[in-house]
Amino acid sequence: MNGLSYYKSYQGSAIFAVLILLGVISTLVAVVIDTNQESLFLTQRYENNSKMLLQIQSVEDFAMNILNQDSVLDPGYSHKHQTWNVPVSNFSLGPYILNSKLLDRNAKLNLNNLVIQNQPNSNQSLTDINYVYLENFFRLFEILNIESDKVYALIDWIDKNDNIYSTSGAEDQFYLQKTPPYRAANNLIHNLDELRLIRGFDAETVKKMKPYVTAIPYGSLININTAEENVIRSLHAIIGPTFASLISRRANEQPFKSIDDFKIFLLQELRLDTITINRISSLVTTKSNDYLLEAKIIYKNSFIDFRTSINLNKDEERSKKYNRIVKKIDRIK
Ligand SMILES: [Ca+2]
Repeated sequence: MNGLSYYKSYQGSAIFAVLILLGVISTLVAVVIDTNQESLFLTQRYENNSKMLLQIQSVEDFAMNILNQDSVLDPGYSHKHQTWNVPVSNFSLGPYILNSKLLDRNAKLNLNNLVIQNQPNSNQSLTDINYVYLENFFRLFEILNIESDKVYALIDWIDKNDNIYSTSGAEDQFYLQKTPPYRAANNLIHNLDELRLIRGFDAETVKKMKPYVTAIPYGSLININTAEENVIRSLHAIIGPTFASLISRRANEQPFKSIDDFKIFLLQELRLDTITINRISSLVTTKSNDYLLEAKIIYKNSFIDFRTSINLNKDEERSKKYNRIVKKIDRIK
């Protein structure tokens, strides 16, 4: 897992996001000032800007605290019945009203797992296909009724080379002919909104996929306790709707505490053979590390909508947040 390089590659875009953030906060404060029809001095405006930024940061810290507490209460596994999964709705914080929810990104198939990432910045990195994951995507696309060939354009978008993987793939040559022209990323996907730039991923396809896919660092595993049935089905051809529903029901009623716990279930309840059990188990985990915070802060008759990626790092005590994106800032209509 090369999480660190992934976060490093975020630095540029993170600074950019902060600049946008400061820009929109100024706009928000301007809107607020305008609404109140008060004339405030510049110094007061700056004061308000930093207050709003503090609010955003405190919402992020609040979310991280919840995740860390859950992890202390249930060490080794995470599931849908923990505190992180309780959305905050219309919670008053002084003059602000908060709405927020956390999404488990390990519940979904990771687009970035399609191309193997070895050592960061090495020539061998992002050149080879992860065939196990390719099969997972083929299965998911079949379930969702999406043409399976579209996966190749995803691979070309991520892989470092400029060679088209198949006739349905696409590299610079294809994208440079578009208006306006652009290039293939040839890098990990940072945001699901990027999908719309990729050949074949029209609005309808992206809408179908979004509930089941995510874009997090390479090497992530699927949390069997939180995964949707369609994601569970994508893990192996032997898992049809019935098996997926049995696994999902058990995870809901009595979350798997460890992979061994899950293996015992596959053996005793689903009667699978050892090779199949090991194959499925190699793709899953019982503990999530990657979450997405989606929050909305309302202040008087204006609001700010943002989302922040949160990673609970296994190696360090401190968890990390990265790639904060302000989605919308507006008046309430
Ligand atoms: Ca490429």
